[in-house]
Amino acid sequence: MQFKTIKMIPLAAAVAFAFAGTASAQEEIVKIGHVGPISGQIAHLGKDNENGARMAIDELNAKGFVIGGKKVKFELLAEDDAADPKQGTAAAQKLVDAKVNGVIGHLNSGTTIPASKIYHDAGIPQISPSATNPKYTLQGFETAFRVCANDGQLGGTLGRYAIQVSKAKKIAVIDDATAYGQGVAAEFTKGAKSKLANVEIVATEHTTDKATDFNAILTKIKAGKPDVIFFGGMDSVAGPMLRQMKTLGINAKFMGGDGICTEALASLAGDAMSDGQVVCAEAGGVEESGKKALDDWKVAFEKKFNHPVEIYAPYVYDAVMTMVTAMQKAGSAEPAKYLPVLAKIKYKGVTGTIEFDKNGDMKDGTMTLYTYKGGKRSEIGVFH
Ligand code: ABU
Repeated sequence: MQFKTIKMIPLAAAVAFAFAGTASAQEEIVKIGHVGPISGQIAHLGKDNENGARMAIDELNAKGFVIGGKKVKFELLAEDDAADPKQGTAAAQKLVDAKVNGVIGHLNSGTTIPASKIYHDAGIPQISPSATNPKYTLQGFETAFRVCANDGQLGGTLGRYAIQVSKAKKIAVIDDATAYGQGVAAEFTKGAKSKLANVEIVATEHTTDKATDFNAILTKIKAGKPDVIFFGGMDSVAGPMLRQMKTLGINAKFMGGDGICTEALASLAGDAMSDGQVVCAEAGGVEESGKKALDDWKVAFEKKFNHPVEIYAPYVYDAVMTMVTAMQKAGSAEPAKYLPVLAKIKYKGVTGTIEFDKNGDMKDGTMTLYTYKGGKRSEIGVFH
């Protein structure tokens, strides 16, 4: 039997190899993880996010991208967490085991927050494009970033709008018992009370993110004759809720955060939504000078995927671009090397300029308020 001589790989090179993989002598593989709900009630939103990541990766690979003098090929490792916290942590562990260089996700606050500890413990940078619960970036994890506003900004702005613009005096609040739904509903109430201390909260009700029957809670709410019903939750629940409001003859204004502020809400609500009845907020948005670039991007997205943007695809795209730009500036896709560069980055994306504060939140995050007219989202304005 003949033995071949095996050349030993130095430890540092072996570690770099484990993180980057190698496609050929000239081309390194850089793995970007993405996690969102690709199954379940909000699979349409998870797919929207995943396609945002795919758009970025396809573009980068088509153009060619160089990090530290080497051509790289990006690989998207897309996982489904079904918006479930347990599946979220399982997906996170899978990506850590696959030695991803960075993660974009998750979509929901309820999955993003528990998963963030797993990425943090593994030293892997994570950018959520859409998780808005403030707790995510308040855990002291230097690996956690988001490219959208948070529930304090969203809920607070909507609460103040309800009082100052909609002139609400009586409000009912419903949440879906998720980290996001509870958080944004509490911030809405705080925002409303900050403008009208004696605003009457006629009902505070709770449902779930999978509920379909709201007859009991809406009947209770109807008795309180609210001017505004605020719902902290997602479009898949808000749509049927609006239908049941119409059946019960409730004509109140319906408000919610980014979870309901999707293109799909109009079809989920059927003909139950009157023009101007719904007011919601996307946790980002660009002012006039940035609108053309974002609109062009949305057209290109729709052409590529044969489906319009639901809400957060452009933020996912920007999150990927921000992360790989940090890698390029650091001259390395190794998490420990590019993380400090990511924390200080200033990246001009299609959703605006991305710069993080000391917690990993957006500096000067914006929000866009929308209503629906003729079954289409219609912008009210961009707020800081
Ligand atoms: N921000 C709305 C949807 C995602 C979440 O925060 O749960």
